Amino acid sequence: MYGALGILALASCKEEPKIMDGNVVRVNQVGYYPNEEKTATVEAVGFADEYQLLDADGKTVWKGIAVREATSEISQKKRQVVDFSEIKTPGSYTLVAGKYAQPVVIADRVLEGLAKGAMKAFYYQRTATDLTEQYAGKWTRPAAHPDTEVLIHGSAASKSRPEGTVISSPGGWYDAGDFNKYIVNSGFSHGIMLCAYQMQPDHYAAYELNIPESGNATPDVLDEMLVNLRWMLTMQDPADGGVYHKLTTPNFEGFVMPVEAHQPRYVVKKTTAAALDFAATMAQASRVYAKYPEYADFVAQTLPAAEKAYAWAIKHDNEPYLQNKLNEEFQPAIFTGAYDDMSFGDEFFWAATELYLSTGKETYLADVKKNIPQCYSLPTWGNVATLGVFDWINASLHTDNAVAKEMAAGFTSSLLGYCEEKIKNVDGSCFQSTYGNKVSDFGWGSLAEGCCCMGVTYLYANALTGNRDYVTAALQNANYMLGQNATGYSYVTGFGTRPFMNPHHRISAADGIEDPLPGMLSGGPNPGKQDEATCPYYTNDFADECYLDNVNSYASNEIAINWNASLFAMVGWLDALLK
Ligand code: 9MR
Ligand code: 9MR
Repeated sequence: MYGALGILALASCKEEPKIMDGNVVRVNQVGYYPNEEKTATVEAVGFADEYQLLDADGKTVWKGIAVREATSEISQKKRQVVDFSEIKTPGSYTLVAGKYAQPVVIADRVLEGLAKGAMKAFYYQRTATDLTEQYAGKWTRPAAHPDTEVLIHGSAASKSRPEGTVISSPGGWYDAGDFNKYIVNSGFSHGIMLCAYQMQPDHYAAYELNIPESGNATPDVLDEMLVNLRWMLTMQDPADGGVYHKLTTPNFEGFVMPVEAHQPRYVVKKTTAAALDFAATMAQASRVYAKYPEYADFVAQTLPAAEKAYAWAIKHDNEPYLQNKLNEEFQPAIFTGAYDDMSFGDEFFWAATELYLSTGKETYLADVKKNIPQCYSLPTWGNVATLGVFDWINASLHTDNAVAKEMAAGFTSSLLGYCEEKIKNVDGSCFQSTYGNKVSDFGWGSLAEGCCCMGVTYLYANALTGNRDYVTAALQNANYMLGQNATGYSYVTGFGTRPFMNPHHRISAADGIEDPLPGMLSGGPNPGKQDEATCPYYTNDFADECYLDNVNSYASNEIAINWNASLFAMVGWLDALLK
């Protein structure tokens, strides 16, 4: 009795109300693992000399001073870093900095929901499918873009399929905020997810996603990916094995629902990159899907398709996608995503790697050796060599393949060296993260290409060495992505206390539902500001703040399958290691 009155009295006389989510206390808004590092960043200094963590009853369970004051190399802003790792009891807490406060969660399996959400986002991107309430909740929408009548564009014409021929190329996922389907980006997306999957197969296979295939005998993750893999198979010209670069409308559609988007759809030009990314993906999938007899019909198609595409690429080893040039020659002109790439050594390396690992044929190994990457670089849609490196490492760790052991050994020191360089950044950092301290960490899609793919790299480093510091480093990148960063947003829709709300995503913008589709990673801060002409709201030039939670910001706030694939790879793998 007295106690309760005492608290009331204290609240009314002494304490000012706390400002919850004043966006001053920056934390991983999804939450922390009981036994892992836990830090927060307080935006600017001087809010408080002492910080407190309160439990759900308002009792102070921890107090302390900042472990450091750090100055951003990017903006020169000064911030404080708080470390409350010693609190290990699962629960809901509040971290208090003077008059500001921020909820904090500590829980086991705290990233599990996010990992599943990242994969479920692909279901929401499905074309040609009715999204029903049972699986889509409030985000139901009718099927659109059946793609059973797609035109051969002039750039893709061949003897057996002249310009204007109608082909069927149904299924698959929308690439991003737009409604087109691109082979290069699909290949990368499957590539990074299948790489990670092979490192933790039982773990990924156990995820239940509540998709139409849930309840069958095969893993939901593989079922969801199969939706897009089967579409990819339809993009191969059966006559010569070449693969169309993309299936697209001439112009981007407006911000309407898919059923309202009616431009004709074309397949355009066969390219070297499309053929090789296709070959790599199919060869890789052939191994993963072979474990389940239910996939036999798909598996039977994979290697013949992959070998045919690869043979086409050997004969056409320099067919880039040059959209402007094509537009001088062919009608209609095409203005959608280019995924243009001029150098194919990395695609040859990845495709030859996967074909060798799946067939054992020496000719592929010879091509691998001709295209060995010279240094470690983060994998992206335009630089896929590292996906090959990842699968050499996987084969070296999980099979007796002597070639793989030798190959993997050749890549280990540059991969570990890369990690060590990045990890050096943590100690003086504002956000207790290896990512996000340098201007060069930011660009179009950098939260995936930089933050998540760096995290995946650390997890390979951990697999190679057993060194637990690499897991911590990956988790630190996750913390950055989920709110302990320069804008204070959680960059995944639907996850965290302050998630971004306005992706450059046509369905989210047009569906009349306030919440965007959940589980999608934003491209994130991008000092390139390529959208500034139509979206003139950037407030400064600091690379880590060139971000707008604005539907028009395609350069900083779109979503895309390759980015979600990187998110899923990193977070799913962390969930596996920390359970
Ligand atoms: O909406 C398009 C987005 O999906 C693409 O990623 C982006 C870059 O290719 O382009 C967007 O479309 C914009 C176009 O490029 C320029 N005019 C404004 C369009 C957005 O409304
Ligand atoms: O992810 C792509 C990025 O690396 C490029 O710089 C950018 C401009 O070419 O395009 C991005 O990909 C977009 C694609 O072209 C169309 N669909 C949306 C993709 C994400 O913005």
